[in-house]
Amino acid sequence: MEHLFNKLNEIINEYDNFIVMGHKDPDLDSLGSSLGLCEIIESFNKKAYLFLNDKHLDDYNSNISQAFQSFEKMKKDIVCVNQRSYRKIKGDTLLIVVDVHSQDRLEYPELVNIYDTIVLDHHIKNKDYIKDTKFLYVDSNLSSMSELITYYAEFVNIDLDNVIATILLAGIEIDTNGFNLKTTSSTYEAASTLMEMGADSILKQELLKESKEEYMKRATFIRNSFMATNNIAMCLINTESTTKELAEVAQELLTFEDVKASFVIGKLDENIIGVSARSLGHIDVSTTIKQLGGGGNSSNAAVQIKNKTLKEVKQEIIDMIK
Ligand SMILES: [Mn+2]
Repeated sequence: MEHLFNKLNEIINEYDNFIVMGHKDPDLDSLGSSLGLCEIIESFNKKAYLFLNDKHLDDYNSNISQAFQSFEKMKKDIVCVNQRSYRKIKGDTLLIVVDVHSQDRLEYPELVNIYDTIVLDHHIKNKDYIKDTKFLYVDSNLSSMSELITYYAEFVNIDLDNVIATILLAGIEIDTNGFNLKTTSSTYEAASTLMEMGADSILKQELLKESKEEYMKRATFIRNSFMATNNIAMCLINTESTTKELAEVAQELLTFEDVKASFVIGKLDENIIGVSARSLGHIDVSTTIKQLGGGGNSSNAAVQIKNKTLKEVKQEIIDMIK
């Protein structure tokens, strides 16, 4: 990590202004790591701007608007810019993309064409990663961006704001599904650091709440799941879903008796099928996913497939795992 952080320090010293941008429909990991990075950059006496689309806060999901309101209350001087106001930024400006690496998944993709760009992400690298970057770091073994940004704050020796530390901790918890997925001793160390920085466990619980509707929706998918073999669960989702929803269902299926691995297949849009696969560890789900053109590791893999139906993808997977 030291090498990465030295490189980041070097890059930060080259510019005056920074726009930090996460992915569309930001989650707590994307927001927390963006805010944390802004605070780190400000400690270099540079100007950091958080990019958030100009929607009314209520249009973001409730965890994000709540996190944001708590943050506003702290009156930290991190300035937000949107698709109009970024133009007012004068001087050498670097765009830092966090928690995402495909241009079309950005809050505002156009900025990549305007500014020098660096990318920091922990998702499985796909083919449409942003090509024209000054620096690209994608480590899919990392639990979350929040974990990385926590280490970076430690590295530059700054004590993050309480609310930002809380959002980062919630970000780690979301991305690891409660310290399960991709959790290492370092993940716990990051959590411990955030607690020391003043992360508030009551606020964190508030931020992590989900609506009853979301819970019921997931429960319906789980009800419709079935065992494809004696230890592999499968679920087909007919309604348009996000990769995050597929991953959540896949992860939750692992909590049931007899389930050692899971494949969740859903429509991401009109002609893209997404598959999210999870395993407790003994079954390697990545071999199947790689044959479909995707990537990942033995316990966590995903793929997006164009121009096939749910049923076709389901059959291909069943043929492979049997
Ligand atoms: Mn993330």
